[in-house]
Amino acid sequence: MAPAEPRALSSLTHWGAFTATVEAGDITSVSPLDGDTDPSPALGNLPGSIRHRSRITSPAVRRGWLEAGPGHTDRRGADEFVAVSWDELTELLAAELRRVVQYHGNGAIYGGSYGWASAGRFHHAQSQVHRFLNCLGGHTFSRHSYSLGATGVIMPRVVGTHDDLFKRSTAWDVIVNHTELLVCFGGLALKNTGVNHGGTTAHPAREALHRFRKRGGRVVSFSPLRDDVDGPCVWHAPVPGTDVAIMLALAYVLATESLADRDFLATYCTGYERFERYLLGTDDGVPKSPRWAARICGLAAADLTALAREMAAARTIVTVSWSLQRTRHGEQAPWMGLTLAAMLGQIGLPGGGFGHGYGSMNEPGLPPLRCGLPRLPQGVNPVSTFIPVAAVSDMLLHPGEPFDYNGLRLRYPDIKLVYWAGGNPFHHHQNIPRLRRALGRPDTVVVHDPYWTAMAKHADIVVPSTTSLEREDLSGSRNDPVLMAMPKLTEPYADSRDDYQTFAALSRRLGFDHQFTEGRTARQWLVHLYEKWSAELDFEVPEFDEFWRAGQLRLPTEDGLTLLADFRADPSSHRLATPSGLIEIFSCAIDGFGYDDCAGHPAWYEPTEWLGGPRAARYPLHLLANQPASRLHGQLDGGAASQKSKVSGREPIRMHPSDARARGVGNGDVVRVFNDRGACLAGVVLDAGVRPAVVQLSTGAWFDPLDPADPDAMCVHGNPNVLTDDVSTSSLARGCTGAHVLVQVERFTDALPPVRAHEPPVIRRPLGQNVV
Ligand SMILES: Nc1nc2c(c(=O)[nH]1)N[C@H]1C(S)=C(S)[C@@H](COP(=O)(O)OP(=O)(O)OC[C@H]3O[C@@H](n4cnc5c(=O)[nH]c(N)nc54)[C@H](O)[C@@H]3O)O[C@H]1N2
Ligand SMILES: Nc1nc2c(c(=O)[nH]1)N[C@H]1C(S)=C(S)[C@@H](COP(=O)(O)OP(=O)(O)OC[C@H]3O[C@@H](n4cnc5c(=O)[nH]c(N)nc54)[C@H](O)[C@@H]3O)O[C@H]1N2
Ligand SMILES: [Mo]
Repeated sequence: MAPAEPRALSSLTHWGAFTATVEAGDITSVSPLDGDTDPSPALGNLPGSIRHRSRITSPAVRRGWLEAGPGHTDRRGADEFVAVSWDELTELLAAELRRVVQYHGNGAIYGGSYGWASAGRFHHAQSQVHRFLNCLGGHTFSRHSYSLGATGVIMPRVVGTHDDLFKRSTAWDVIVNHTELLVCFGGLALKNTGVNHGGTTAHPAREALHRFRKRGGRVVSFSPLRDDVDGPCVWHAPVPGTDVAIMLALAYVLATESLADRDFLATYCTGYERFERYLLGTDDGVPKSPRWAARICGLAAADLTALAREMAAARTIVTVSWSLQRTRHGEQAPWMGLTLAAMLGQIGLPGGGFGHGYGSMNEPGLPPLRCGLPRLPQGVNPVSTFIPVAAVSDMLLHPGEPFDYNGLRLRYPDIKLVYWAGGNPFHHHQNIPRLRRALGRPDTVVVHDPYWTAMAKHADIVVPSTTSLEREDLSGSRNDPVLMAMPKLTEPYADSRDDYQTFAALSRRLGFDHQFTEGRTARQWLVHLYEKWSAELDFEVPEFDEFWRAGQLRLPTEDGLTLLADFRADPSSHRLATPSGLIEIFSCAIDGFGYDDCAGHPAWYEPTEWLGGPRAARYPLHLLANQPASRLHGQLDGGAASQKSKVSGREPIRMHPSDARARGVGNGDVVRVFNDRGACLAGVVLDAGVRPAVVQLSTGAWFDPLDPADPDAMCVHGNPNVLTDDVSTSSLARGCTGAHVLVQVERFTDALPPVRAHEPPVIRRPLGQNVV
């Protein structure tokens, strides 16, 4: 039994560290950790989250699967579940894994298991499932992320890294003290800096911007949303998806007004001349001038010309938010942003150059640790088959078909079993009607989650996990200076278990538990990981017990960094990991792939989903499916902070008053948002700070089909991924393109259907007794 006494304990989530009051097995209140001056509002989702009605209370198996066996997928997503014991679950799951491996091989298991899961180095669900599947003999895996699908491929090719663009980004302190002009493509959305992968103990961005402005620093924001920058800025609201055209126009002014730094381009870059032919229109007869760009982006040519001159005259950082690459041809924006910064010649100078993701995550601008972090070894995957992460529906729908990726010609494997722990494809993947059809293909879908997400409801075998609040762990994030002990706040809810315990039991059943557990309990693993890590450090840290008692350990950081300063100081001893060792404005490798959707230099390509294209005649509003301010993705959507943001129980959609008026829609109305892929309901919030013809509907409302048996059912709750196109950035990266989609909006006049997203499915005991 959980102690009824209130207790105060500190721990951490991806969105911040906190002290919680715990009573009767749940959190009753939270306060941010001392020293966090700008805590994330998402902390408000924690109270009540442990015993929330959407928790999975016991192992469960889909009735159709239990009765008819693997492959009987017709009712998947609409079926009842049967509660089973842990022993039965272990037996069933072990037998099914054995069957798939025996008849189809390990490559028939898809174990990419993309998703954020929770903070904590040991119980990190994706690390656990990968370690387990590697012990089993391997699995088809996924590469890159939904966050940075395009960046993860293009930037290593043109600047030799993508990780270091964030980890070793120019520090906020350097920006505060040296930068004069921050030109932000995609704004600097402080709502996003609440979050950091692995957790975070401080949020300095807001205060840094305040100090920056006090010193005279100016912010120019290109974004369809005014509030993507908090506080004073010059706001340009372009047609969404046209940033590359804008950057080209700025580059054009630099090139034609002798403002480009030719020395920098000659010393540190390769291929500028090839690019300049494109820029000036030497070969195609189309100069990428401000007048040319103005017709595409809807901004005034004179403003672009004036800004380019200002940028050349000031210490300037060009920063590109991650959202700009989560769209068709997403490779181009970060590549072109880098090219523009290179033309300014300030890369590697304090307060000048390039940034990627200020305002996308807490990490950019924070000093990196001078050391590594404790880490659970995942072993080796004997299977070499992989997919780019956002190709999951393509893979399930097109087994055996070839596809291009980053210069390779690959083939989709034939997947029989999908294994997910710590992620939610119904949150992260595009075109949910297509995803639901794709998930109808494999024989078996296994999901571990603490909550009945739509993905859990579409599984055959459902494994109830603990949350990070119900187990011991230690934190660790590469740009956060504090390692935190994460004590168990309360006992595991109902019949839930740590993923580690589930995999340990399965390993035992499958005969490799010694390899998986190495004979350690979870607590022994924490001690082991901590000790292994501390033995490799070149400074002293306390013994584990002392660290655990103290609850926090401050680690040394590398302060005052400027991105690529080393390279600027000495390009021969700090060669970039590109073929030329230099910044590749023209990449011979990419050019050699011959892709028609990604040339050898950055270029403007017309998007498919944009207001300037033919599709806009039918769907005249550009929907931005950005990150939610009130939560992390779909996590704790049932919590108070997330629920407070809803309108009539639906996810809020922001729109300009003129667009609402034209549709007879007012503040607080429920609307149907639709296109030819799907539809959802959402609750209207009017905001003149949204560009006309743009609407904004964040991701994260749990998918809630009006009729679960209909793959094309409308989502009554407001998940934008019923609308987004499941198409990749290009043949190069095949990244996620979910940030942008064209839609139409109309008043919803039918009776409002109830939101059932957070209700568990019907669960029966084997005797037929309905327990819901
Ligand atoms: N349209 C559109 N779609 C997008 C985006 C967009 O901009 N537009 N953004 C994309 C981006 S950048 C991302 S990163 C993805 C995010 O997509 P995901 O990372 O898949 O989303 P989350 O809701 O964080 O899913 C994590 C799941 O892990 C579960 N979990 C938490 N702790 C544990 C645990 O200990 N064990 C287990 N087994 N499970 C646990 C949570 O309950 C939750 O269901 O979404 C992408 N999707
Ligand atoms: N509160 C909160 N913070 C988060 C997350 C969360 O779920 N909740 N998720 C985290 C994760 S996993 C990631 S990857 C990052 C993602 O970081 P981003 O991808 O940068 O975040 P978004 O909120 O999708 O987009 C930021 C802003 O870019 C603007 N924008 C979109 N398209 C365009 C465009 O075409 N042109 C211009 N100029 N602007 C555009 C939008 O107005 C949007 O508000 O956020 C992280 N931070
Ligand atoms: Mo992300």
